[in-house]
Amino acid sequence: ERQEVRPYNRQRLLVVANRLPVSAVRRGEDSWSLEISAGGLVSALLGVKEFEARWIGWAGVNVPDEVGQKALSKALAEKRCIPVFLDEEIVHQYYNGYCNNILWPLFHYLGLPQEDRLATTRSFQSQFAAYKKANQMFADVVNEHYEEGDVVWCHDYHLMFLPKCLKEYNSKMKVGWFLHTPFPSSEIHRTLPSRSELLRSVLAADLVGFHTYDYARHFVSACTRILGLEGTPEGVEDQGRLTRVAAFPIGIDSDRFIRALEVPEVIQHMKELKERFAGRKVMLGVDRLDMIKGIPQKILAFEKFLEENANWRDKVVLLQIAVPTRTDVPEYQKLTSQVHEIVGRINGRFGTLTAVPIHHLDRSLDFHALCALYAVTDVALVTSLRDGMNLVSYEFVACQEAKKGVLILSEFAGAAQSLGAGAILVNPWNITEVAASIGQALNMTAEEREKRHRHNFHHVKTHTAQEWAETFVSELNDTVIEAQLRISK
Ligand code: ADQ
Repeated sequence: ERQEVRPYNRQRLLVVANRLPVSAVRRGEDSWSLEISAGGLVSALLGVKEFEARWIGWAGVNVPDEVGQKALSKALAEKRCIPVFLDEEIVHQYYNGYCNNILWPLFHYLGLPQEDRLATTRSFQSQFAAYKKANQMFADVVNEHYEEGDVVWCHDYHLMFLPKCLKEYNSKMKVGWFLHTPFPSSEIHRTLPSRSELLRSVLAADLVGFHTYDYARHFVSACTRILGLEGTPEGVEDQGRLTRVAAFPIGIDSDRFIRALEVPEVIQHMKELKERFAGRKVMLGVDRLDMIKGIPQKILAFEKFLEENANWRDKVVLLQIAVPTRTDVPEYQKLTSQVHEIVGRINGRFGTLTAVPIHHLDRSLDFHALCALYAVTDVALVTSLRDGMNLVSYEFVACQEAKKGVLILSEFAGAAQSLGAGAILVNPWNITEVAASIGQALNMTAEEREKRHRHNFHHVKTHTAQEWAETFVSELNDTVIEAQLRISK
């Protein structure tokens, strides 16, 4: 009966992620203003036409009072968003603590924080308890809004405990979980005190997805080595129940970038940039200011290049755009000052009265400014120490049809598997190698640039975010149907 009142009778997709795709600002006791943040996930899911998507997540603000909560829920409902309210203490312990201080660095091979290795397990345990509690709060909201037949898609390392909580509510719920970061080697995952509990709860999902086959393989071997379960070509089996594990490499909405290059504002912006940097080659880095992005390593490699190639010193400029994130975490503050110090030193060393070799901006750019910058760039530098996929490399390629610039790409980004044939792949830890690749990129013939660009552009154009989301969701549906068939046989 319920299905009949739904528009077009589409199946509902409940997308559960830590953050809702909106930012909320309180205007009064019961009034809120909302702004949709156009991230990759949002545009990916806008493109999933067969499903009617709802979002469930934290709105990123603390709303302690009921009046405020009610008003926010109402405003969000118009955007098909459902809030999970987390108080400040939970956010501190779950989000800043367990998610960003433990899981994020560990999954990127940066290890566990030192103080947790020494006997101060209390903070680790209380953070893990808060993590589980927060995941349970997400599950409560999902369960409250769930209708039979809905597909539930959980996202990322914040919600590894969610599949288990959901299946405890309703074993028939179709639950998928996708990880946006790398899943590390089982030898790394083994060091996590809560290693088994997390694996078991992820395995409660019907389908588990990663960006690359390597991450999927790491996950399966963690399950076999740590839990003693059997890994099969399809996934992981536990007492006859199969959890499907597979790779679903994400993409971008490439047409959105390609179309933007025809917008007058973007064209004007490109013209200004070209005038500003006339006679110099433009190199570009766009990253969240995070240790996984290898920003200091990138800048040091650029310094080495300038050191060894005096003839290039006034002919090349590096624009590094770094959006600050997680600014209340001390390690991120340390990274910011470290980057500032290196940039200052290099500009002091190689700058002249009229020009500096590095322009470093601590902020995000709006979409149009970003597209213009991608389009005028000669060489993009993506030197992540580890990165689940890295969409900046895809966005750059999408904007390079005219220029056919070169992408220097870390072999430790998931994107190396898809854009490796067109990019110059580097080990970001090897400053000498990265410096040499800058020379190679700047001196590359037009013919070779064209050949490399063709390969990457074709990939970016044909592997879109929409396709990614559609594939995951239909695979989740199929997995559940197959499992039911297997049981009924
Ligand atoms: P991120 O670590 O955030 O994502 P990435 O995939 O590169 O990394 O996406 C960043 C997004 O933010 C891009 O769309 C980019 O345009 C935008 N951005 C970054 N810096 C910006 C700036 N200064 N100004 C404006 N916009 C900026 C996580 C994982 C990745 C994975 C994605 C998607 O860490 O490995 O590819 O999720 O799964």
